[in-house]
Amino acid sequence: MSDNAAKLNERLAAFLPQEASQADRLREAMNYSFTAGGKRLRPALMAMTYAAFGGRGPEIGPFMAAIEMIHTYSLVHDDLPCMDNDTLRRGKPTTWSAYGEDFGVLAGDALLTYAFETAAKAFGMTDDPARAGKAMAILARKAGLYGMCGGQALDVLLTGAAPSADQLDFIYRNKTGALIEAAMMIGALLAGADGEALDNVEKAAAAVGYAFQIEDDILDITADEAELGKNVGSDEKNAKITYVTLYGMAAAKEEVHRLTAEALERIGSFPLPSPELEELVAGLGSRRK
Ligand code: GRG
Repeated sequence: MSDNAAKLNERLAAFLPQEASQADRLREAMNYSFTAGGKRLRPALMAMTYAAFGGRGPEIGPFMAAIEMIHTYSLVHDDLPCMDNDTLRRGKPTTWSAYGEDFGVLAGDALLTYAFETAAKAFGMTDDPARAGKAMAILARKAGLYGMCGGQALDVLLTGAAPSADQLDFIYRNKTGALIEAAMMIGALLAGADGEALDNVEKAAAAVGYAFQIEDDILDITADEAELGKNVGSDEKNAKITYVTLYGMAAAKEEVHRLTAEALERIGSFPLPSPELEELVAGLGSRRK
């Protein structure tokens, strides 16, 4: 792990629940999935976008942890027997395999709730609480019915069927894209962006999210399970039609390339130069995990 990744992990871990209670098995299951390892893409995108808009304060910290908690809950629930029924995640047994299906459900629920408890800490760290309120609203919307859960719902409804191009588009934009949009928008918003600048951030993030999901589909077919740290062939096992099965591998790779270029062009118009952010986004299309 690089120094930067280790520092990011340390910063996020400081927000995990510490207080013991009679429900400690739940706290253990939450922390197990959160600390199992993960690329921390969403908090990294958030922090880098915050910096690219001139943000320097501490209030970004609780939001970085909150978005990773929400992302982690989505993976914990996505792996459940009633969803993808997967047993390997972030290089370890999935939460439900390690703690039982009941605690898989509970750990996801509690991570989602704790995310908002964590984000609320930002109100005490800023002299502009209205911005923290707007950030909280974006986080909630993009994680829920009109975001990640909505995308997952259509994905589940269409399992085994062939989605139209429009339906696949909806699934990708919401299931994966919405939380990445939230990450970058919250970073920009907490640093003071609004109006057209915030719209540009949302579009940049939408392109990143779409490319990221297509790459995820490619890796599900081409990657090695040990390298990826999660089950491969999951889409085929669950009879899921993906961008790759719908349009073919060559078209999928070409689209990742096109979307990455679009995202980089938009990032190029952020107020401050952000080589770190550009490097992160440019590398997503060639990642191996
Ligand atoms: C409420 C039962 C219930 C389920 C909800 C909302 C939801 C489950 C699932 C969300 C959909 C989902 C898991 C989308 C996949 C997005 C994606 C590509 C995840 C992989 O993200 P990475 O590669 O993972 O960033 P790491 O482990 O590196 O953080």
